[in-house]
Amino acid sequence: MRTQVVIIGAGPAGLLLSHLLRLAGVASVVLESRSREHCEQRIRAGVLEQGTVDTLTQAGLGSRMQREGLVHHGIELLFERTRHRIDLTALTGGRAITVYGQHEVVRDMIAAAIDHQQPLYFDVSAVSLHDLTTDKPWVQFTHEGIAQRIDCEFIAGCDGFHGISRDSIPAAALQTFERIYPYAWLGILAHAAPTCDELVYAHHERGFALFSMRSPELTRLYLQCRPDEDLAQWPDQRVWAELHARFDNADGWLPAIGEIAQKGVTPMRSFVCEPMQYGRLFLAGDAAHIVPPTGAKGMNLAVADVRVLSKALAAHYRDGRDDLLAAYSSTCLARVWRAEHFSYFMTNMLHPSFDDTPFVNRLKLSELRYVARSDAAARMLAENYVGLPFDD
Ligand code: RFL
Ligand code: PHB
Repeated sequence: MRTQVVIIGAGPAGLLLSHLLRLAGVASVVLESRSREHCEQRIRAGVLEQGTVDTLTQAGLGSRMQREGLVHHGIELLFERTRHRIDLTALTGGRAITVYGQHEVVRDMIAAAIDHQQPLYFDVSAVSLHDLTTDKPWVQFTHEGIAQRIDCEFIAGCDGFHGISRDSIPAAALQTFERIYPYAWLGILAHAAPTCDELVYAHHERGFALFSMRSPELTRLYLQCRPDEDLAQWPDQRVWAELHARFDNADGWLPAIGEIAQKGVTPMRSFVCEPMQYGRLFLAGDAAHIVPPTGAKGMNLAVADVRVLSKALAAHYRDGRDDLLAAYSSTCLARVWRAEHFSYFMTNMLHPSFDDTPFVNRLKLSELRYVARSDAAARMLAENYVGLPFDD
């Protein structure tokens, strides 16, 4: 087999890259280790920045998102039993976010790839990358029991944090930066109509809680928990009691209780690898960087990376220019580090830490009061939350 770009991983980064390359007339093959059903049902992020929505729409991938996505113009911060609204749209000159599940974005992109007859292999195994520092790299994999080889010109490593792409780079060629937080999120998806039109981020002395949603019938909720939390200790009743204790507020608003469809623990990590390139291998999305979910940036960064990569590859094939490919890593890292800082800021401010001194927890409350009262502080939060404009 032969193609121009082999893409490892069919998450948001890999799938979107394959579509953007098709639109630029560049051939690609996507290799995914899991099944189509697994990729379409994996519940993860839910907040799309304006720029992500625009990118998907311009690529012709946005019609169901336009119909079913929920456009939000603000978020709420709940602390000291009071809700404070941050008016995202007023503070950012008209920008908004769209709540539409990552698995829905993935479903739409897989359906479109099949419609356009883009080569996309699920359930592959034993993927390995070769000759990365030559201009003829190749990829080995096994599909339906048969070992195969694809010769190509570039490889995009879009296989997430635990994929093989980053590990295919010699350790001496990479610098990594990491922070592990002393807490995690217990997330649930509940069959209950959302009782608030916007997301509610709650700081409570018992711990952080987040109210979000997936549709007019599905509420998504998270609770700060221990990183090694045992889900067996969290029967549904305990989850609801804890959520209601943390969302307790003066006007009596609470999420509605419903049957819990999914329960899971998400670790909290910040991670960046530099550079995001090794020879003809380009890393994108979670393969290169991780943010804690508090800033809702994970999937949006994956989209931003592959926007840059698709334009750079298009310039290579269309105009014979390699300056954009050479700048890929530094272009992406500028946005990545901004998102890293914002996610770290939101995470620290909103999570009381049981390891911190009472002094540090007082500082967090002071910061929340400042963001709720000061136009300048709220604007800083809003501008980062809706996503900074793309440089192009
Ligand atoms: P993905 O989505 O992880 O996709 C990578 C794909 O690569 C496949 N893969 C391989 N394929 C071939 N060969 C191999 N050797 C492979 N190894 C792995 C995987 O099966 C997968 O299909 O990365 P991508 O595309 O970069 O997208 C990034 C986003 O998925 C991610 O940033 C966010 O979902 C992060 N995240 C969350 N972000 C939020 O903003 N809010 C959340 O609530 C939230 N929840 C989450 C999350 C990430 C999670 N992970 C990765 C542990 C919950 C979880 C559980
Ligand atoms: C979600 O709906 O899953 C979600 C929303 C906002 C976040 C993180 C996750 O900051």
